[in-house]
Amino acid sequence: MQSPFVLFLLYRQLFNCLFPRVMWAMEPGHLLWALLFVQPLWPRLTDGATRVYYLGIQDVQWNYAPKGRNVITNQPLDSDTVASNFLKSDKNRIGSSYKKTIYKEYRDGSYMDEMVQPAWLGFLGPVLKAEVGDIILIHLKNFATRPYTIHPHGVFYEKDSEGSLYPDGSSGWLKADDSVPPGGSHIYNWTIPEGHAPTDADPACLTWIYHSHVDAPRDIATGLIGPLITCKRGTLDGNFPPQRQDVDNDFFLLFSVIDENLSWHINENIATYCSDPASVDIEDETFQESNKMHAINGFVFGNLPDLSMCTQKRVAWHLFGMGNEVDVHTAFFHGQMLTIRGHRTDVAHIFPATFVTAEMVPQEPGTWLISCQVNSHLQDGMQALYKIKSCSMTPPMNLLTGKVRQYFIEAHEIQWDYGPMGHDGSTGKNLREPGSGSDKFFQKSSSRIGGTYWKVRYEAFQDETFQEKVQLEEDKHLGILGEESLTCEFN
Ligand SMILES: [Cu+2]
Repeated sequence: MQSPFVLFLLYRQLFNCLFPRVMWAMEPGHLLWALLFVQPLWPRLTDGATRVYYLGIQDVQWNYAPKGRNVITNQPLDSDTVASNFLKSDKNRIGSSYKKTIYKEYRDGSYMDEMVQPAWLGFLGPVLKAEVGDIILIHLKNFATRPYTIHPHGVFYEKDSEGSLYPDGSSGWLKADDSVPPGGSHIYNWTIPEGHAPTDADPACLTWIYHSHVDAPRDIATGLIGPLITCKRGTLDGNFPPQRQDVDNDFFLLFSVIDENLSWHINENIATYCSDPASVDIEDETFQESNKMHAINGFVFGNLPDLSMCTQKRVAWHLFGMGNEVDVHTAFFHGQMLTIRGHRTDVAHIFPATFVTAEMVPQEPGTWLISCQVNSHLQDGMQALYKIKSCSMTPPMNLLTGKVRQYFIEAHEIQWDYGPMGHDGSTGKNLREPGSGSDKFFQKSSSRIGGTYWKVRYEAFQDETFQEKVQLEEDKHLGILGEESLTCEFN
C-alpha cells in the first residue's frame, strides 16, 4: 500500500497534469490538510475546461480624469465649475486622483508578469470568461494592507469558495475564503452547471460580476470589482485569454456613483491629496459630494478611452451597476440601437447589482455619446464617447422600402396653464383654496408664479408655409407634448 505522502504526490501530479496552469503551492507539511480537505479543491467531474486565473489584489493610484479636462465640453477644469468641484484638488479637496485597491491579473503563480488590460476597462478587475460545464479556479493573492476576498455572482460555489464574510455557521477550512489577510492567498473553485447556464432565450453570454465581500460596500467603493461572463458551450475559442467567437467586440461598463467617502483609503487620500488636510471636515456635505465620482469604469466627464468598434460588426455590451439608492442609471447609447432581452431599445436600465447584456450591430460611423440620462448624473460627469468606424465596404443593412413622411414642426412659445379647469378634479375644490393642498402650486402673488408658466411646445403645421396648424381631436390629451404624435410604421 502506498504511503499517504506518495498518494499526495500522485494526486498532485495528476492534478498538475490535468490542469497545467494550476500551480498548487502546497507544502508537504500540509499533507494532512490536503488529504482531509482536498475534496473542496478538487474540481467536480465536468465535460468542460478548467480556466485558471491568477489574481493579485494591489493598491494603486487612480485618476478619474487622466485627460485633465471635461472631454464632453472640451473645457479645461479651470473654466468648468461643475467638473472642477469633483476633479480639482485644493486645501480641503482631494481632486481627481485617489488611492484605490483593485484586482490585477497575472500570467502565472509567480505574480510577476501582469496581464495587459484594455484601457477602457478602467480600474475594473480582469474580465473572467467561462462556458457551461467549465471550472474556474481563482488563485487570489492579497498584496494589499487589509483583508479582502473575491465573491462571484452567476456561478456555482461551495462554502470554501464563496468569498463572503457573514455568520453562516461555517468554520475552519470553510472559513478561509471569507477573509484573505495581507500577504495571504486562497484558491476559489467556481463551476457553471446546467442550472446556471444561459437559457435558449438568453444571449450566448450572460453578464455577471465579482467583488470583495469582507465589507462589501466599502471593499467595492475601494475598487475591488470586476466583470465575469458565463457562456453557452462552444462560444469561446481555445486561446488564452479566451475570446468569444460569436461577437466581434465585448465591452464591459460599470455605471456607479463611486463613493470615495466609503473607501478604506479616505483618510490617506485626504492626507495625500489635500494641501491642508487639517482643514478637512469629513462630515461636511460639500466635501463628501466632491468625493462622489459619477463614473463609467472609473472615468468621468468623457475621460473613458478607446471604446472603438466597426460598423456592421457584432458588439456585446455588458452593463452593470453597484452602489446605493442614487445608483439608478439610464444608459443612453446615442445614435445606435440595442437589443436587450429580445427587445429593441436605445436606453438600458441599470440598478445596483443589476447586470444587463445588450447586443448592438453599429450602423452609422461617428463619435457617439453614452450618457446616463438621470439629470444630476449627466451633469456631474457620467458620460463617455464611443467611436464607430467604417471598416469595410459592406453596404448598410438598412435598405429602406417605406414611404417618406414629412412633418413641419415649429417650436412655439406659449403660456401653459397646469390647471385649466380651475378646480381639483378629484375633490372639486378650487385649486387656490387655502389649505386645499393644491393652493401652494396655484396661488399667485408677488412672490409666487401660480399655475401658469411660459413654455415652449412643438406644434405641427400642414406644410412648409407654417400657416395652418394640424389640429386633431384625438391629440387634445397630449397637453404640453407635441400636438401631433410622430408615428412610423414598418412593412
Ligand atoms: Cu446615472
